[in-house]
Amino acid sequence: MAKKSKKDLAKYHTQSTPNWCPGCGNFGIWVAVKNAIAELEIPAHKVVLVGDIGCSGKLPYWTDFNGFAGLHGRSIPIAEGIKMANDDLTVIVIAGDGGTLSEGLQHFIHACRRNVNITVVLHNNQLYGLTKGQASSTSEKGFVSSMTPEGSYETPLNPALLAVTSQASFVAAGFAGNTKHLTQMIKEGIDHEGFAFVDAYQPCVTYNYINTYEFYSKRSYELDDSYDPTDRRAAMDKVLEIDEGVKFPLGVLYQIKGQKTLADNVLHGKTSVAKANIDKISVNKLFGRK
Ligand SMILES: Cc1ncc(C[n+]2csc(CCOP(=O)(O)OP(=O)(O)O)c2C)c(N)n1
Ligand code: SF4
Repeated sequence: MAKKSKKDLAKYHTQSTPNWCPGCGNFGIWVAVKNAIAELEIPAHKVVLVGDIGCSGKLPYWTDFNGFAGLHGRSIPIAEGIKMANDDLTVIVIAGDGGTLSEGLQHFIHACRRNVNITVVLHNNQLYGLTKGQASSTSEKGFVSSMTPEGSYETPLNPALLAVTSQASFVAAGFAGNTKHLTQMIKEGIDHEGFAFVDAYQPCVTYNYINTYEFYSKRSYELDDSYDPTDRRAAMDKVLEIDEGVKFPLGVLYQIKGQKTLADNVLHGKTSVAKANIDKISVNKLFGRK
């Protein structure tokens, strides 16, 4: 596909500028989300970005797509509802590791196994950014914050491993400092028929002194064609590298195609709610009443 010109991409921008801290990794993800949608040529009115709460969750404010500001940890079920109501829409969740892997952890796991056709972009800055850098479920052991003055003693969750073991049908990782690659991951996630999870490593330049741009630049590497993302066991091994904290594979870590989505299972090929002719639906009949 031909590269989009700056003029093409401009139609997805708003006049306002994000108020993230200068240098925040959210900027790279913001660019990648917009570029992915532009390169896939999805009309802006057919896109819904569902923001969680946090620095990351504000991303939809600074795009020209439809947006929904969810509650902390609840953006995934909102996105599921939007997709089930109107499957013509491309629905993307924009959320932090705090909301997704603490407050909303159960939603994340069930969305994976339900295979709802949405894309979740995890802004993984390994802390709670908006509330001033407290340790989250993905913080490194020993991470000192206002809530963990002696250093976090909990073992961090591995989001990609959690997604693979929770039966997600698409799992990828990207880095906010490599927008070209991250754009490709988000494009592939959107194109995937089913639940797509993109773990985006996002330096928080204000509170995270461990997982910096330099940290990821030194430790991350792009998967090449010799890696087979359809092999689940190989994917498990690959994502376990992340646990060691010294290697961060970037790319499509796991993908299985052809699985039934939530809409396939629930709507049985029938139309989604937005397209249903509700004039002809008898509520009495639905409830088995005469
Ligand atoms: C249920 C609930 N718990 C706590 C809060 C307070 N709160 C607002 S933003 C935030 C931190 C968000 O962290 P994260 O989800 O990781 O996103 P980030 O700011 O790092 O992008 C918290 C704890 C809230 N709004 N709702
Ligand atoms: S606090 Fe961290 S995550 Fe939030 S805008 Fe600033 S650098 Fe970004």
